[in-house]
Amino acid sequence: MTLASANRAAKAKPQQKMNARPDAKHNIKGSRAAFYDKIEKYDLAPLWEVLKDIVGKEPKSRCVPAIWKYKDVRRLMLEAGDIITAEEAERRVLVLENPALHGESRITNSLFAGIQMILPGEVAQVHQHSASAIRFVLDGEGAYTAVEGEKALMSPGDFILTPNWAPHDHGNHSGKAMLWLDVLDVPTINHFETSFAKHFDETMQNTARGDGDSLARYGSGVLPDGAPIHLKRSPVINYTYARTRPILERLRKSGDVNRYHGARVRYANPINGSWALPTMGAHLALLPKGFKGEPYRSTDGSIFVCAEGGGVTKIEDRTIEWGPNDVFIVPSWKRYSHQAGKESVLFSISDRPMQEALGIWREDA
Ligand code: 1HN
Repeated sequence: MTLASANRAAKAKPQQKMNARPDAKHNIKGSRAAFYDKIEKYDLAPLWEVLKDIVGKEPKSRCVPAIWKYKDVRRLMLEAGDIITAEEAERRVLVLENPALHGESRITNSLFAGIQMILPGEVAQVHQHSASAIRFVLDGEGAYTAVEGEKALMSPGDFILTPNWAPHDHGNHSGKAMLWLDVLDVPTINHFETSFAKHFDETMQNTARGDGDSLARYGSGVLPDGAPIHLKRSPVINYTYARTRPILERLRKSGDVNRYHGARVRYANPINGSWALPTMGAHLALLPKGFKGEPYRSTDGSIFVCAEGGGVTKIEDRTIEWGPNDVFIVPSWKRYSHQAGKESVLFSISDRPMQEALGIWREDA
Protein backbone atom coordinates (compact mmCIF):
# COMPACT_ATOMS: atom_id res chain seq x y z
CA MET A 1 0.00 0.00 0.00
CA THR A 2 1.33 3.41 -0.93
CA LEU A 3 0.94 6.34 1.36
CA ALA A 4 -1.56 7.95 -1.00
CA SER A 5 -3.71 4.81 -0.96
CA ALA A 6 -3.40 4.55 2.84
CA ASN A 7 -4.65 8.10 3.06
CA ARG A 8 -7.52 7.34 0.74
CA ALA A 9 -8.42 4.20 2.72
CA ALA A 10 -8.31 6.10 6.01
CA LYS A 11 -10.58 8.79 4.57
CA ALA A 12 -12.97 6.35 2.89
CA LYS A 13 -14.23 4.78 6.16
CA PRO A 14 -14.15 7.54 8.71
CA GLN A 15 -16.71 6.30 11.24
CA GLN A 16 -16.79 2.51 11.13
CA LYS A 17 -15.95 0.67 14.35
CA MET A 18 -15.43 3.99 16.05
CA ASN A 19 -19.00 4.28 17.24
CA ALA A 20 -18.37 4.54 20.97
CA ARG A 21 -18.37 8.30 20.60
CA PRO A 22 -19.84 9.41 17.26
CA ASP A 23 -18.60 12.92 17.86
CA ALA A 24 -16.21 13.71 15.00
CA LYS A 25 -13.75 15.24 17.42
CA HIS A 26 -13.25 11.81 18.96
CA ASN A 27 -13.36 9.87 15.77
CA ILE A 28 -9.86 8.54 15.74
CA LYS A 29 -9.81 7.37 12.12
CA GLY A 30 -11.34 10.60 10.96
CA SER A 31 -8.88 12.67 12.91
CA ARG A 32 -6.04 10.52 11.63
CA ALA A 33 -7.14 11.12 8.05
CA ALA A 34 -7.39 14.83 8.73
CA PHE A 35 -3.99 14.74 10.33
CA TYR A 36 -2.49 12.93 7.29
CA ASP A 37 -4.01 15.60 5.06
CA LYS A 38 -2.55 18.32 7.21
CA ILE A 39 0.99 16.95 7.36
CA GLU A 40 1.09 16.16 3.65
CA LYS A 41 1.37 19.88 3.00
CA TYR A 42 4.58 19.83 5.07
CA ASP A 43 5.89 16.83 3.08
CA LEU A 44 5.43 14.59 6.09
CA ALA A 45 3.79 11.17 6.19
CA PRO A 46 2.92 8.57 8.84
CA LEU A 47 5.29 5.62 8.68
CA TRP A 48 2.88 3.44 10.68
CA GLU A 49 0.49 3.27 7.70
CA VAL A 50 3.13 1.75 5.40
CA LEU A 51 5.71 0.13 7.68
CA LYS A 52 4.71 -3.47 6.92
CA ASP A 53 4.74 -2.76 3.19
CA ILE A 54 8.16 -1.19 3.00
CA VAL A 55 9.88 -3.60 5.42
CA GLY A 56 8.66 -6.98 4.15
CA LYS A 57 9.15 -10.19 6.13
CA GLU A 58 10.61 -11.68 2.98
CA PRO A 59 11.33 -10.45 -0.56
CA LYS A 60 8.32 -9.87 -2.79
CA SER A 61 9.58 -9.37 -6.32
CA ARG A 62 7.76 -7.02 -8.65
CA CYS A 63 8.98 -9.27 -11.48
CA VAL A 64 7.34 -12.37 -12.89
CA PRO A 65 9.01 -15.44 -14.41
CA ALA A 66 9.21 -15.14 -18.19
CA ILE A 67 10.83 -16.71 -21.24
CA TRP A 68 11.83 -15.22 -24.59
CA LYS A 69 11.92 -17.93 -27.29
CA TYR A 70 14.85 -17.40 -29.63
CA LYS A 71 12.85 -18.41 -32.69
CA ASP A 72 10.54 -15.40 -32.15
CA VAL A 73 13.27 -13.01 -31.01
CA ARG A 74 15.51 -13.79 -34.00
CA ARG A 75 12.67 -13.36 -36.51
CA LEU A 76 11.63 -10.02 -35.00
CA MET A 77 15.24 -8.87 -34.71
CA LEU A 78 15.76 -9.52 -38.43
CA GLU A 79 12.59 -7.50 -39.07
CA ALA A 80 14.09 -4.67 -37.01
CA GLY A 81 17.08 -4.92 -39.38
CA ASP A 82 14.76 -3.91 -42.22
CA ILE A 83 13.46 -0.79 -40.50
CA ILE A 84 16.55 0.67 -38.82
CA THR A 85 20.33 0.50 -39.32
CA ALA A 86 22.80 0.02 -36.48
CA GLU A 87 24.15 3.53 -37.22
CA GLU A 88 20.70 5.13 -36.93
CA ALA A 89 19.80 3.20 -33.80
CA GLU A 90 23.25 3.72 -32.19
CA ARG A 91 22.52 0.29 -30.68
CA ARG A 92 19.96 -1.90 -32.47
CA VAL A 93 18.60 -3.69 -29.42
CA LEU A 94 15.23 -5.23 -28.61
CA VAL A 95 14.70 -4.80 -24.89
CA LEU A 96 13.61 -7.91 -22.97
CA GLU A 97 11.00 -6.33 -20.76
CA ASN A 98 9.77 -8.18 -17.75
CA PRO A 99 6.03 -8.69 -18.45
CA ALA A 100 5.21 -7.06 -15.09
CA LEU A 101 7.43 -4.04 -15.78
CA HIS A 102 6.56 -2.95 -19.33
CA GLY A 103 7.88 0.50 -20.18
CA GLU A 104 10.65 0.34 -17.56
CA SER A 105 13.39 -1.09 -19.82
CA ARG A 106 14.32 -3.80 -17.35
CA ILE A 107 14.18 -7.57 -17.04
CA THR A 108 14.60 -7.60 -13.27
CA ASN A 109 14.34 -4.73 -10.84
CA SER A 110 18.08 -4.08 -11.05
CA LEU A 111 19.13 -5.22 -14.53
CA PHE A 112 18.56 -4.41 -18.19
CA ALA A 113 18.63 -7.14 -20.83
CA GLY A 114 18.27 -6.93 -24.58
CA ILE A 115 19.11 -8.72 -27.80
CA GLN A 116 21.43 -6.84 -30.12
CA MET A 117 22.10 -7.46 -33.80
CA ILE A 118 24.87 -6.21 -36.09
CA LEU A 119 24.52 -6.99 -39.79
CA PRO A 120 27.49 -7.49 -42.13
CA GLY A 121 29.22 -4.18 -42.85
CA GLU A 122 27.54 -2.32 -39.99
CA VAL A 123 29.22 -0.41 -37.17
CA ALA A 124 27.83 0.55 -33.75
CA GLN A 125 29.86 3.64 -32.92
CA VAL A 126 32.20 4.01 -29.97
CA HIS A 127 30.81 5.41 -26.72
CA GLN A 128 31.28 5.00 -22.97
CA HIS A 129 28.94 5.14 -19.97
CA SER A 130 28.72 4.61 -16.21
CA ALA A 131 26.75 1.40 -16.67
CA SER A 132 28.69 -1.86 -16.98
CA ALA A 133 27.68 -4.32 -19.68
CA ILE A 134 28.20 -7.94 -20.56
CA ARG A 135 27.57 -9.69 -23.85
CA PHE A 136 26.67 -13.36 -24.09
CA VAL A 137 27.03 -14.36 -27.72
CA LEU A 138 24.12 -16.25 -29.28
CA ASP A 139 24.44 -16.51 -33.04
CA GLY A 140 26.85 -15.70 -35.86
CA GLU A 141 30.63 -15.85 -36.06
CA GLY A 142 33.46 -13.38 -36.28
CA ALA A 143 31.86 -9.98 -35.77
CA TYR A 144 33.72 -8.00 -33.13
CA THR A 145 33.28 -5.87 -30.10
CA ALA A 146 36.15 -3.54 -29.30
CA VAL A 147 36.59 -2.78 -25.59
CA GLU A 148 39.31 -0.53 -24.15
CA GLY A 149 41.49 -1.01 -27.21
CA GLU A 150 41.06 -4.80 -27.49
CA LYS A 151 39.24 -6.11 -30.53
CA ALA A 152 37.38 -9.25 -29.41
CA LEU A 153 36.02 -11.54 -32.12
CA MET A 154 32.71 -13.08 -31.12
CA SER A 155 31.70 -16.75 -31.18
CA PRO A 156 28.58 -18.33 -29.66
CA GLY A 157 28.90 -18.86 -25.90
CA ASP A 158 31.56 -16.16 -25.41
CA PHE A 159 31.11 -14.01 -22.31
CA ILE A 160 32.43 -10.51 -22.98
CA LEU A 161 32.89 -7.68 -20.49
CA THR A 162 32.41 -3.97 -20.95
CA PRO A 163 33.36 -2.59 -17.52
CA ASN A 164 31.97 0.79 -16.54
CA TRP A 165 33.37 3.73 -18.51
CA ALA A 166 35.24 1.43 -20.94
CA PRO A 167 34.95 2.80 -24.51
CA HIS A 168 33.29 0.21 -26.75
CA ASP A 169 32.12 -0.21 -30.32
CA HIS A 170 30.90 -3.14 -32.37
CA GLY A 171 31.31 -4.07 -36.01
CA ASN A 172 30.76 -6.94 -38.38
CA HIS A 173 33.24 -7.88 -41.13
CA SER A 174 31.75 -11.38 -41.34
CA GLY A 175 29.15 -12.45 -43.87
CA LYS A 176 26.45 -13.23 -41.27
CA ALA A 177 24.15 -11.46 -38.86
CA MET A 178 25.62 -11.48 -35.34
CA LEU A 179 23.23 -11.61 -32.38
CA TRP A 180 24.00 -11.51 -28.70
CA LEU A 181 22.43 -10.87 -25.31
CA ASP A 182 23.31 -7.58 -23.63
CA VAL A 183 22.93 -7.31 -19.86
CA LEU A 184 23.60 -3.97 -18.17
CA ASP A 185 23.23 -2.59 -14.65
CA VAL A 186 21.42 0.48 -16.07
CA PRO A 187 18.39 0.36 -13.70
CA THR A 188 20.78 0.30 -10.73
CA ILE A 189 22.94 3.14 -12.08
CA ASN A 190 19.73 5.13 -12.58
CA HIS A 191 18.49 4.14 -9.12
CA PHE A 192 21.59 5.89 -7.75
CA GLU A 193 21.10 8.73 -10.27
CA THR A 194 24.72 8.41 -11.35
CA SER A 195 24.51 7.99 -15.12
CA PHE A 196 27.15 9.65 -17.29
CA ALA A 197 27.74 8.86 -20.97
CA LYS A 198 30.09 10.19 -23.63
CA HIS A 199 30.34 9.96 -27.40
CA PHE A 200 33.51 10.34 -29.41
CA ASP A 201 34.18 12.15 -32.67
CA GLU A 202 35.54 9.05 -34.34
CA THR A 203 33.25 6.11 -35.19
CA MET A 204 35.61 3.38 -34.01
CA GLN A 205 38.34 3.31 -31.40
CA ASN A 206 41.94 2.39 -32.15
CA THR A 207 42.53 -1.23 -31.29
CA ALA A 208 46.15 -1.69 -30.37
CA ARG A 209 45.42 -5.08 -28.81
CA GLY A 210 44.12 -8.00 -30.84
CA ASP A 211 41.62 -10.78 -30.24
CA GLY A 212 42.28 -12.77 -27.05
CA ASP A 213 45.00 -10.46 -25.74
CA SER A 214 43.66 -9.93 -22.21
CA LEU A 215 42.64 -13.58 -21.76
CA ALA A 216 46.13 -14.69 -22.78
CA ARG A 217 47.81 -12.18 -20.45
CA TYR A 218 45.64 -12.68 -17.38
CA GLY A 219 43.83 -16.00 -17.79
CA SER A 220 46.71 -18.46 -18.01
CA GLY A 221 47.86 -18.97 -14.40
CA VAL A 222 50.47 -16.23 -14.59
CA LEU A 223 49.98 -12.49 -14.31
CA PRO A 224 51.91 -9.64 -15.86
CA ASP A 225 54.31 -8.48 -13.17
CA GLY A 226 52.76 -5.73 -11.07
CA ALA A 227 49.15 -6.47 -12.08
CA PRO A 228 47.03 -4.43 -9.66
CA ILE A 229 45.36 -6.73 -7.13
CA HIS A 230 42.67 -4.28 -6.08
CA LEU A 231 40.98 -3.74 -9.43
CA LYS A 232 37.20 -3.73 -8.98
CA ARG A 233 36.80 -5.55 -12.29
CA SER A 234 38.43 -8.29 -14.23
CA PRO A 235 41.09 -7.34 -16.80
CA VAL A 236 39.84 -10.13 -19.11
CA ILE A 237 37.63 -8.87 -21.94
CA ASN A 238 36.49 -12.13 -23.56
CA TYR A 239 35.99 -15.34 -21.57
CA THR A 240 35.67 -17.55 -24.64
CA TYR A 241 33.34 -20.52 -24.77
CA ALA A 242 36.21 -22.47 -26.34
CA ARG A 243 38.17 -22.06 -23.08
CA THR A 244 35.30 -22.39 -20.57
CA ARG A 245 33.19 -25.23 -22.03
CA PRO A 246 35.87 -27.97 -21.60
CA ILE A 247 36.16 -27.07 -17.89
CA LEU A 248 32.49 -27.98 -17.43
CA GLU A 249 33.23 -31.33 -19.07
CA ARG A 250 36.07 -31.94 -16.59
CA LEU A 251 33.77 -31.15 -13.65
CA ARG A 252 31.09 -33.48 -14.96
CA LYS A 253 33.54 -36.31 -15.52
CA SER A 254 34.96 -36.02 -12.01
CA GLY A 255 31.47 -35.91 -10.46
CA ASP A 256 31.68 -32.27 -9.34
CA VAL A 257 27.99 -31.74 -10.03
CA ASN A 258 26.12 -29.48 -7.62
CA ARG A 259 22.65 -30.79 -6.73
CA TYR A 260 21.01 -27.46 -7.50
CA HIS A 261 23.17 -25.93 -10.21
CA GLY A 262 24.90 -28.80 -12.01
CA ALA A 263 28.60 -28.67 -12.95
CA ARG A 264 29.08 -24.93 -12.65
CA VAL A 265 31.86 -22.37 -12.94
CA ARG A 266 31.82 -18.74 -11.90
CA TYR A 267 33.33 -16.08 -14.15
CA ALA A 268 36.05 -14.65 -11.93
CA ASN A 269 38.58 -11.86 -11.86
CA PRO A 270 41.82 -13.91 -12.27
CA ILE A 271 43.81 -11.43 -10.19
CA ASN A 272 41.86 -11.71 -6.94
CA GLY A 273 39.14 -14.31 -7.46
CA SER A 274 36.29 -11.85 -7.04
CA TRP A 275 33.42 -11.47 -9.49
CA ALA A 276 34.33 -10.36 -13.01
CA LEU A 277 32.40 -7.10 -12.47
CA PRO A 278 31.42 -5.37 -9.22
CA THR A 279 27.75 -5.17 -10.16
CA MET A 280 26.94 -8.34 -12.10
CA GLY A 281 27.94 -11.95 -11.46
CA ALA A 282 27.76 -14.75 -14.00
CA HIS A 283 28.04 -18.53 -14.12
CA LEU A 284 28.15 -21.24 -16.77
CA ALA A 285 26.66 -24.61 -15.81
CA LEU A 286 26.49 -28.01 -17.45
CA LEU A 287 23.40 -30.05 -16.59
CA PRO A 288 24.24 -33.70 -17.32
CA LYS A 289 21.74 -35.75 -19.33
CA GLY A 290 18.85 -36.68 -17.01
CA PHE A 291 19.77 -33.99 -14.43
CA LYS A 292 17.02 -33.35 -11.87
CA GLY A 293 18.00 -30.33 -9.82
CA GLU A 294 16.72 -29.85 -6.28
CA PRO A 295 14.69 -26.71 -5.47
CA TYR A 296 16.77 -23.63 -4.71
CA ARG A 297 16.17 -19.95 -4.14
CA SER A 298 18.26 -16.87 -3.53
CA THR A 299 17.67 -13.15 -3.27
CA ASP A 300 19.24 -12.39 -6.66
CA GLY A 301 16.76 -12.60 -9.51
CA SER A 302 18.60 -14.40 -12.31
CA ILE A 303 18.66 -14.26 -16.09
CA PHE A 304 19.34 -17.63 -17.75
CA VAL A 305 20.33 -18.40 -21.33
CA CYS A 306 20.36 -21.90 -22.79
CA ALA A 307 23.69 -22.24 -24.61
CA GLU A 308 23.17 -25.92 -25.52
CA GLY A 309 20.58 -28.65 -25.14
CA GLY A 310 17.13 -28.20 -23.66
CA GLY A 311 15.13 -28.76 -20.52
CA VAL A 312 12.58 -27.33 -18.13
CA THR A 313 12.78 -25.07 -15.11
CA LYS A 314 10.02 -25.15 -12.51
CA ILE A 315 9.57 -21.77 -10.82
CA GLU A 316 7.02 -22.24 -8.02
CA ASP A 317 3.84 -23.21 -9.88
CA ARG A 318 5.13 -22.30 -13.35
CA THR A 319 7.07 -24.60 -15.69
CA ILE A 320 9.26 -23.03 -18.36
CA GLU A 321 10.51 -25.12 -21.25
CA TRP A 322 13.76 -23.89 -22.82
CA GLY A 323 15.95 -24.69 -25.82
CA PRO A 324 18.99 -23.16 -27.53
CA ASN A 325 19.35 -19.37 -27.13
CA ASP A 326 16.08 -19.00 -25.21
CA VAL A 327 16.38 -16.45 -22.39
CA PHE A 328 14.35 -16.81 -19.18
CA ILE A 329 14.25 -15.19 -15.80
CA VAL A 330 13.69 -16.35 -12.25
CA PRO A 331 12.63 -13.50 -9.92
CA SER A 332 14.24 -12.92 -6.52
CA TRP A 333 13.44 -15.47 -3.81
CA LYS A 334 11.26 -17.69 -6.05
CA ARG A 335 12.04 -21.37 -5.58
CA TYR A 336 13.17 -23.05 -8.79
CA SER A 337 14.63 -26.30 -10.05
CA HIS A 338 16.17 -27.26 -13.40
CA GLN A 339 15.67 -30.54 -15.24
CA ALA A 340 17.46 -31.55 -18.41
CA GLY A 341 16.51 -34.57 -20.54
CA LYS A 342 19.69 -34.11 -22.56
CA GLU A 343 23.07 -32.69 -21.68
CA SER A 344 22.57 -28.93 -21.52
CA VAL A 345 24.53 -25.77 -20.79
CA LEU A 346 22.99 -22.78 -19.01
CA PHE A 347 24.56 -19.35 -18.71
CA SER A 348 23.22 -17.19 -15.87
CA ILE A 349 23.76 -13.68 -14.59
CA SER A 350 22.42 -11.62 -11.69
CA ASP A 351 23.13 -8.67 -9.39
CA ARG A 352 24.60 -10.95 -6.70
CA PRO A 353 27.95 -9.08 -6.40
CA MET A 354 26.10 -5.89 -5.44
CA GLN A 355 24.00 -7.75 -2.86
CA GLU A 356 27.10 -9.44 -1.43
CA ALA A 357 28.95 -6.14 -1.22
CA LEU A 358 26.05 -4.80 0.86
CA GLY A 359 25.84 -7.95 3.00
CA ILE A 360 22.22 -8.63 2.04
CA TRP A 361 22.51 -11.66 -0.29
CA ARG A 362 20.78 -14.80 0.97
CA GLU A 363 20.17 -18.27 -0.38
CA ASP A 364 17.88 -21.03 0.78
CA ALA A 365 19.37 -24.35 -0.21
C1 1HN B 1 24.67 -0.03 -24.75
O1 1HN B 1 25.61 0.91 -24.73
C2 1HN B 1 24.85 -1.19 -25.50
O2 1HN B 1 27.05 -0.65 -26.12
C3 1HN B 1 23.86 -2.17 -25.51
O3 1HN B 1 26.15 -2.32 -27.08
C4 1HN B 1 22.71 -2.02 -24.79
C5 1HN B 1 21.34 -0.70 -23.28
C6 1HN B 1 21.14 0.41 -22.53
C7 1HN B 1 22.08 1.40 -22.49
C8 1HN B 1 23.26 1.27 -23.20
C9 1HN B 1 26.11 -1.40 -26.29
C10 1HN B 1 22.50 -0.86 -24.03
C11 1HN B 1 23.48 0.14 -24.00
